[in-house]
Amino acid sequence: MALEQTWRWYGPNDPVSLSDVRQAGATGVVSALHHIPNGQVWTVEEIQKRKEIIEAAGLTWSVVESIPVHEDIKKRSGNFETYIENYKTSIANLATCGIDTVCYNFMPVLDWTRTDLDYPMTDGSTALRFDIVEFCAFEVYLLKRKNAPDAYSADILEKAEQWIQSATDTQKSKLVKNIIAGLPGSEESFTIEQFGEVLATYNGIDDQTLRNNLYAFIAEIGPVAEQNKVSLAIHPDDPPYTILGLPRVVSNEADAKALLEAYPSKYNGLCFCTGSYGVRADNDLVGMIERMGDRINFIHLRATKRDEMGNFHEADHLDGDVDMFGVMQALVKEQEKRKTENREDYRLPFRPDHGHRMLDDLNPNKKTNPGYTAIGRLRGLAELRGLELGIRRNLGV
Ligand code: DNO
Repeated sequence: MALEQTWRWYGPNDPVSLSDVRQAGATGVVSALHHIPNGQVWTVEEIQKRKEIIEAAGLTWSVVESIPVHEDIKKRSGNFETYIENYKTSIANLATCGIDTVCYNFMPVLDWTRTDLDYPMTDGSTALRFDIVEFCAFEVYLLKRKNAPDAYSADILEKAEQWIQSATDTQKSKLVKNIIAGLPGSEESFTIEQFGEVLATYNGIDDQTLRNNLYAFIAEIGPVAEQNKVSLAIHPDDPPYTILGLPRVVSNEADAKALLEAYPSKYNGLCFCTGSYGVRADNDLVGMIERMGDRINFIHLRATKRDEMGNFHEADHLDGDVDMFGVMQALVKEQEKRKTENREDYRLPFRPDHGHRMLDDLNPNKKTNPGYTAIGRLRGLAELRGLELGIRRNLGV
């Protein structure tokens, strides 16, 4: 049996249909109830409605990505107690409907962050990119965050100044929009004024505080996940280092290990995102799977290509800095191990994460979600499926 092949679907408004998903060869769907406001309960009725749509297309709802974690929970302020209770109820309601895996993240304010959503690749397709100079220009000159310059080297600050001097208004507003208007799956979007205010609400919350708040959250939802046999999967920070002066607590192996130890249950697990962890050269991805594989509950497979300055773009799935062969081989071995241990949770859902905008998806009149085009992901899934098959034949499993 292969790893479960899944596909993120944003619901009935997603320009990629469930019939497209089937044709891509995925069997599982990764979806969320984006219409329910952050912090509110997902009722059995609403969950069931989405589930029926997915099943009518001949697919299963494999993973929830994500139940968003309200900012109050991250800060343990305001109505955090109510939001945690609601989170628990949503987990229990999902279990009632037979859905057993929930992905979430604990990144303050912004979910994932990129500066360029159409970075040209040499083959004519476009990719998502994080450019450190442009990000610095945004923070220092457009957002005007007070301590922002302290976070950069003199060289980057100088290049950022040059960028801002030569950029047109359109380029500047595009940069702002790319960063704060909300990439697909983010539950929040901001104007630049609101953004500055929201960032300020994290003043005084350092890494240790956010870490404690995460562990306190897990200590509360963990038992509910266990009772209901729902596997939690925390997504790492993207990018996996501090940005905007915000605390960051899920960026490397030590962070992941500490979280797993804070609540030692297989239901408290990881979303192993090779694209996010892979941006750091000090994250040994294959070793991480070998050491923490028994706690991986969901997988995102993509490869990034980084440079010395800290820039990265999303490369083809089998290209870039991620050793996808090694990663896939370690995952296949983990799955085989689970089978010999008679673990029920051996299906190990993975999805091709992001993909280039290519072929017909480059048509400017076609609506596509950045990173979540049909064709780029179709290519990614096909390559990953072939890689897995080759590895299995080679290992004889
Ligand atoms: C980006 C996604 C993230 C992810 C969340 C999980 O493409 O991987 O938005 O869904 O961080 O909570």
